[in-house]
Amino acid sequence: MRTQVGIIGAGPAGLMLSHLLHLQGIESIIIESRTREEIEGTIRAGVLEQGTVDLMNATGVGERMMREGHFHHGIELRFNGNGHRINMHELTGGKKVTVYAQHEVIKDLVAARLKAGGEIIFNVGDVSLHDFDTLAPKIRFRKDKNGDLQEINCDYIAGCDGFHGPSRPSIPATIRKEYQKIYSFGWLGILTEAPPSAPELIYSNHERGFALLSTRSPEIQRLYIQVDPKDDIANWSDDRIWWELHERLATKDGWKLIEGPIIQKGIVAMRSFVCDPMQYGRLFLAGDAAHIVPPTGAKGLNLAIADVQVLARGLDAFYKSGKTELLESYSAICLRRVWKAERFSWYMTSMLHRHDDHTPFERGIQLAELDYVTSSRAAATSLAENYVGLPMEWPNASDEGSFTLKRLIS
Ligand code: RFL
Ligand code: PHB
Repeated sequence: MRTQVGIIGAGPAGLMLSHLLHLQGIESIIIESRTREEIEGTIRAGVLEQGTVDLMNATGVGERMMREGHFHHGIELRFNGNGHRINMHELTGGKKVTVYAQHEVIKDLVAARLKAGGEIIFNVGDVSLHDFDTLAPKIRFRKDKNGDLQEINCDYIAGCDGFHGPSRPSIPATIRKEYQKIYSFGWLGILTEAPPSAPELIYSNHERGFALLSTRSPEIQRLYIQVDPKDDIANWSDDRIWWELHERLATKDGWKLIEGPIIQKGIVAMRSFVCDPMQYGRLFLAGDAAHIVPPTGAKGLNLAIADVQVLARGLDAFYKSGKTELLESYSAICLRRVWKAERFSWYMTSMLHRHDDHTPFERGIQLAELDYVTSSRAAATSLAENYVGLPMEWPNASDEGSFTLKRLIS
């Protein structure tokens, strides 16, 4: 098999990259280790930044999101039994976030790729990357997990295979610098069949631990509580989960959390991670393959989409004019944004979670931070501009090839 860009992984990064490349007239093949049903059914992110929403709309995959998504102009920070609204819309000059589930984004992108004749090979096994330090990279894999060995010959490889995929470890260890922080807590997430308890997301700092109220639709809500990441979900009966949620979200003014049947539950660990560089030879890492953030800032999917916008521009410049400057700067451009999202996600996580090793002094500082960010316009503006998403920064604007959103729409 031969294509221009071989893409490993059909998550948001791989699918959006393939979609953008197609709109630029560049061929790609995606290989994915899971089935279509699995990728379209995995419950993960929910909050899309303004820039992600704008890109989906500009590239023709935003129609269902605009119909079924929920547009939030603020978030609530809750502590000491009181809620404080951060008016993101007002503080950011009219920006908002959209709550639309990641697996719906995946469904929309898969449908768009297949409709346009794009090739996604699901359920592959034994994936390995070869010769990406030459002009002729190759990806090898087995169809249907253990079928015959197949090979994709390509000009470039995009490693969009998430944190546990084979792309990042293919970069020689002597080249890779990895930065990591593992948190001592995780999130227990549930989906429940209930109407929304509040019009916007609520992030609650409570002595028993963090809680988050989010939504999916008028009928389905998404909620999280801070737990021990090593805990077994079998220890968490539905009654115990609801009891903790009621405790951690309670307010002094008697706000009511609406319960419903729990239809899905699971525990995820939390880490911060950055790989530098995000490229080696003709291999480019994008999304969770290169960096992980704790979900408190709602940034992971959005960072993945930001990375592939840079990569798609770089590839466009190469195929249109042979220029490689943008591709060579890929890692440096992405990492500036990545580190800012790492900082924000770490900040939100530190401010909102219970830290078992905190002294009373550190707990006092944490409450002072919450008090400050909910009472100072300057501090609230900083939180709001990060939450809705920092703008994309493009160096050498005149030297970027012909990729523009305007061109993609026309
Ligand atoms: P993904 O989504 O992990 O996709 C990688 C794909 O690669 C496949 N793969 C392979 N394919 C072929 N060969 C192999 N050897 C392969 N190994 C793996 C995998 O099967 C998979 O399909 O990475 P990508 O595309 O970089 O996207 C990243 C996002 O998924 C992730 O950052 C977000 O889900 C993070 N996240 C959130 N991000 C947000 O922007 N907003 C949110 O509100 C938000 N909430 C969350 C989140 C993540 C969460 N969890 C579960 C960690 C909430 C939670 C609870
Ligand atoms: C979600 O709805 O899944 C969600 C919302 C906000 C976050 C993380 C996840 O910060």
